Amino acid sequence: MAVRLTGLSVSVYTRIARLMLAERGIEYEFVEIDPFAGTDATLLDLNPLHTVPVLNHDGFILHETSAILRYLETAFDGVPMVPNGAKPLARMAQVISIVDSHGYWPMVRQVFAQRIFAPLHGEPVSEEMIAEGLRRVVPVLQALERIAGEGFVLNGGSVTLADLHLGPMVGYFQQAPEGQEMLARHKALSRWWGWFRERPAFQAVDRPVGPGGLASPPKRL
Ligand SMILES: N[C@@H](CCC(=O)N[C@@H](CS)C(=O)NCC(=O)O)C(=O)O
Repeated sequence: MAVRLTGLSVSVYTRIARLMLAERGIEYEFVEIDPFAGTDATLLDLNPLHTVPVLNHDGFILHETSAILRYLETAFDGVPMVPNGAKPLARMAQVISIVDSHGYWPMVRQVFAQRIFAPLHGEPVSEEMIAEGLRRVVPVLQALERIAGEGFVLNGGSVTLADLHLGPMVGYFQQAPEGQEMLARHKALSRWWGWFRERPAFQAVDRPVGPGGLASPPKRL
């Protein structure tokens, strides 16, 4: 049973998939491809949308991170990460949808990429983009705070796919001082983050970006 993941080390979606592989203790081959460096024929063949990550399990090829997580959760033994019950299940799906539709761009592509990534490349930092990202992230954190406070998921007790989908994004966002400060104002979410960041699987994939971390980060993530 051979597992291969094609991805980009610093890509937050790749990190989500690697986190799931680590949680399940699955051995896999990692193939590094930078989708931002121009059209890559190998990646295009695996995924017409030309995004990472892409899973290949014995010839079963799967892209879209939420689908990869659902597949690994079911196909491999381990602690159940899809909760029972209509309400927890709906909350898990809701968190994943919020993150994908509303969280990724402002948290990662605007705040983190500009405040942390751009200076590493000697590129000018767009304060406008950071300010816009911080504005757009306000309702995202409000929604997640309600969900964490309610406690069906993001409860700092039982891990679900919602934790895995959100964790690496918060990990990047809170590296920016503005992100850390905003997160601290959300008490339930901060409690959840304090718990999540200590998970051994997260520690294993959360390699820092920059000096002492990934040596030559690509231009985007
Ligand atoms: N819907 C995709 C999104 C993945 C995604 O946006 N990946 C980024 C890297 S973090 C990417 O490959 N971007 C390349 C591009 O947009 O051209 C998923 O869930 O896997």
